[in-house]
Amino acid sequence: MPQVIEAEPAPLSIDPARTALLIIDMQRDFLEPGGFGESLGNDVSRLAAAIGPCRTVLDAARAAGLLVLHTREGHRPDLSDAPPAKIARGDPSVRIGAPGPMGRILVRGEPGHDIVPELAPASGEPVIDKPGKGAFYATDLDTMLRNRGVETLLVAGVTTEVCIHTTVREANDRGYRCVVLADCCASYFPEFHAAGLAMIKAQGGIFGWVSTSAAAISALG
Ligand code: C5J
Repeated sequence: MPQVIEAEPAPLSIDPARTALLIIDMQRDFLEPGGFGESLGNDVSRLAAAIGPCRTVLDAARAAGLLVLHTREGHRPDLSDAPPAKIARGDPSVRIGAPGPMGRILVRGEPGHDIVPELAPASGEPVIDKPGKGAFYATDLDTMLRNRGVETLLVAGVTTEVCIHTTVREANDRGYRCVVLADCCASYFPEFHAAGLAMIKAQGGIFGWVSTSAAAISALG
């Protein structure tokens, strides 16, 4: 049965049977010291605030029977899917593929590539490994969503202006309605988080809607 989710720029009617929760890159590499995020000079503690709200929405989505999908940014151990231009950025001693306290940085199979324990995928929840910032690039996410008849995405994760933005733009161009849950997202730069959300909902919702964990839980309940 359709439900209304409070959102900006306007409330949105969602059909839970055609809605999925997409949790983007809540990985140790971005949220914990010693990973990719810190290697780029960021204060990773800034992302921790999103874990609790993500968990509450994850619990509600599971209880409501929503499709839940998780993504992880990372590369093959031989780095054959990592563009040289991506690897070359930053300090050479802590670049993608370099050893760190959580294993090789941003490499699949390493401890740092794991999703944080609070948001660990449950059995049966698809985990999409993506080499880029957008979750649609070089993945089968679009196929999975279309096969399940998904039309609306509740979007959570990190970081707001990078992988959330890229993914929401990709999704919007593919015809999905994206509702970004503001408190379930975070950035190393609070001003980018605020601006990123403002851009999504401006101009009548130019490429999506912005809502909150509480509003999503209320709509799913
Ligand atoms: C970044 C991401 N920030 N998941 N990745 O490099 O946003």
